[in-house]
Amino acid sequence: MPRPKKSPALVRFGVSIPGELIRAFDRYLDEREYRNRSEAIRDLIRERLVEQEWELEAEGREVIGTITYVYDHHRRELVDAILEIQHHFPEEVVASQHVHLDHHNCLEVAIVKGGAAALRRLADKLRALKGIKHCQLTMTTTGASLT
Ligand code: NI
Repeated sequence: MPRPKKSPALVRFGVSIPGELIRAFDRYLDEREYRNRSEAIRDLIRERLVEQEWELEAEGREVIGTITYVYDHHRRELVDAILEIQHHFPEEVVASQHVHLDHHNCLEVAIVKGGAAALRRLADKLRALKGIKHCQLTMTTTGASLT
C-alpha cells in the first residue's frame, strides 16, 4: 500500500465490510454511545496498537498463554490446515481443547508456551486461515521472573 511521505492531519479512506459485520459494528456503536463510526474505528485502532506494544515488550521472554479460535467445521480443508500448523509448533502447543458450539461452529482453545515471538507467529498463522472467524492470543508470563 503506497504511503504518503508526510501524513496529513486527517485521512479519509474507503473500507469494504460485509453487511453482517457492519450491522454488528453499528450495534456495538449504539451500546457504547458512539456518535459515529469514525470515532469507534479510531478507538479500536489505538487499542490494538497499544496491545501490540505490550506484545513487543514481551518479545524474547518465555510466556504462557492461550489461543482461542472459532471456525466453521464444515470446511474440512480448514481442519487439516489447523492441525498442520499446530504440528509445526510441537514445543509450543501444550494442549488443546475442542468444543462443538453448534451445527456449524467449533471453538478451540490451545494452551501455548514458549517465546512470545513464536506464539505470535503461531496465532498469526491460524488467524490468516480462511474460515477462522475469530482468533485471539492471550499471553501472560510464567511468573519465572517474579521469583
Ligand atoms: Ni467441533
